[in-house]
Order: sequence, then structure tokens, then C-alpha cells
Amino acid sequence: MGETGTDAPRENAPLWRHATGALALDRPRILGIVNVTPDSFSDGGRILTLDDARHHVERLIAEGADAVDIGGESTRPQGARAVDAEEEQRRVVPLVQVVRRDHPAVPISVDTTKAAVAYASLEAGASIVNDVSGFRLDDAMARICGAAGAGVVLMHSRGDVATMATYAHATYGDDPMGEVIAELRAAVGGAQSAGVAQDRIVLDPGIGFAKRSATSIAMLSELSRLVALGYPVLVGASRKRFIGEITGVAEPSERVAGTIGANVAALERGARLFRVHDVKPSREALDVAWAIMRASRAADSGTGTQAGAAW
Ligand code: HH2
Repeated sequence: MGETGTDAPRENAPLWRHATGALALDRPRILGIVNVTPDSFSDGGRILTLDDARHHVERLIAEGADAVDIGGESTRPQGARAVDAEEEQRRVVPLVQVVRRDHPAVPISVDTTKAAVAYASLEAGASIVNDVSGFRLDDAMARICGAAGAGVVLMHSRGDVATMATYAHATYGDDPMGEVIAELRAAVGGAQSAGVAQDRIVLDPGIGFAKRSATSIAMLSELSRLVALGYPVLVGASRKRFIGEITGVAEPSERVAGTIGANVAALERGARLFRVHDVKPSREALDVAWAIMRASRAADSGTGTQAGAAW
């Protein structure tokens, strides 16, 4: 799967280093979502036991996930219920242990805003900490990730866990991407001064987090501005509300085609990491789009012209 040892990277491809190895970003990489929560917006309550979770992980990996992203606390738009660190650890850590044992080469990301959960997960073999607060909500997070050499996803959001996926803080001036970039730059500065190395950091514009649909669309359309900062970019558009508003598909689990549209547009603008629920169709779509992008690049270099996208 995604480990460099088993999957030789192209020369000069950026590497995302993390606590158990490195992921070569020489092609689109997929993080398959594992929500071990009773209340997630699109798939909450579907994984109730450790065995359910194991089977779900098996399926994501078989379908082509490069890593899995395990979350034990929902941020659902209709007001998430905050979970204490003990309960979140009880949901997440046993699964991290099992996946690490069954799939030693697969990077495990843990979706948490709490340093205690991150610490216990990294001890149990996790590779990456995906913090939807961009290290805003727990002062100890950056230090713990730095000390463990974890890969980190710094996602843009505003507010706390209960409000970050609502519109309570969705107020922007005439350049929302400029504001998101400024806030993510501050997150990067904080992470680096607490000891997180530059080559561990991935940025995420936070689709749907403190953003109305028009702002989420602007994040994707102007994604190359975020890519230009020089950090790998991850996009989490999967099944989200803006897709429902564009397509009229009310049921989140039926927003697969819309998700793919968003992800292919993001790939063309320089995103290399995609957090998705539906791995198989996403894998196929991203691989086809990537093959076309690479062929255009080869054709452009043959004629001496510059390819437009940064890859
Ligand atoms: N979105 C969600 C959760 N975690 N992490 C990153 N890096 N980027 C995202 O866009 C992102 C994320 C929300 O989606 P989901 O996990 O499906 O729902 P819930 O928060 O209700 O569990």
C-alpha cells in the first residue's frame, strides 16, 4: 500500500513523513474514513463494535485506500455532542491497535482535537494526527505531535467542536481564501515552534467548517493559492452539504458522484490527499484524472511548454 518501502516513489516526489514512515505524494492518495461515532452526519452509528470497524477498515484498504482516518468524535453540522477524552480513547485506541497489528505498513491517521487522544493513539501505533481545529483547541497538541514525529493535518476551522461545522463563525470579507491562508499560516507557525517538522505538515482548507456553500466552493476553486504555500494539501469534501445543495441530493451517502467532481477539481488545482467515505469510486476517478494530467505534462514538456498545475 502507501508505504515508501513497498511502493517506490518517483524521483523528486514530495514525501509526507509521519510517525511510522512516509507517504510519497507522487500520485493522489486516499484516506479512507472510519467514523467510530454514534452521531456522524453521513454514517454515524453504522460501526458499533470493534469487529464492525475492523471489517470496514479491511474493505477500505481492499478498495485502494492509502491510509485510514479513524475518528471518535463527530463535528456534525446539526450541533455535535462533545465527547470526553476517555470516551473518545475508548472508541479509537483499540481499533488503532488492531489495524496496526493487521496492517503494519498502512499509515493510521487519528481524527481528534484532543492531545490525550492523540498521545494514546500515537503510543498505540498511529502515524498521523488529523486535527480539525488546526491545533487551536488543545495547547498540548503541537508538542505531543512534534515529540512523536507524527504527520499532522492542520485543517482550517473556527469555533469549538460544537459550532465549527455550523455557520456561527462563517463571516468573511471579500477574500475568504486569503483569511483561511492567514489562519493556517498561524497554525503552521505554532506547530513548528512546538517542534513539528516542516515535512510532517499537511494543510486542509476545511470544506464546510465555518463555511457556507459558496465559501466551500471558493476554497476549491482557489485551492492553488493554498497549494502555493508549499505544503501538501488534503481535501475533505466527501458527501458534504455543499454537494447536496448543488446537486439536490439530500441523502449524504448518495453524494458519491458529486464528491468525485469536487475531488477531481481539487486534484487539478494541486491537492494530493483526499479524505473520502467511498474509496472504490474515488480511487478509480482520481487515478484516471491523474493519468490524464500526467500525459498532458509529458506532452507539454515534449513541446517545451509549461504545465499549468503544480505537481
Ligand atoms: N471533515 C470531517 C471530519 N474530519 N478532517 C479533515 N482533515 N478534513 C475534513 O474536511 C474533515 C475532517 C467531517 O466529516 P465526517 O467525518 O464524515 O463527519 P463527522 O464529523 O460528523 O464525523
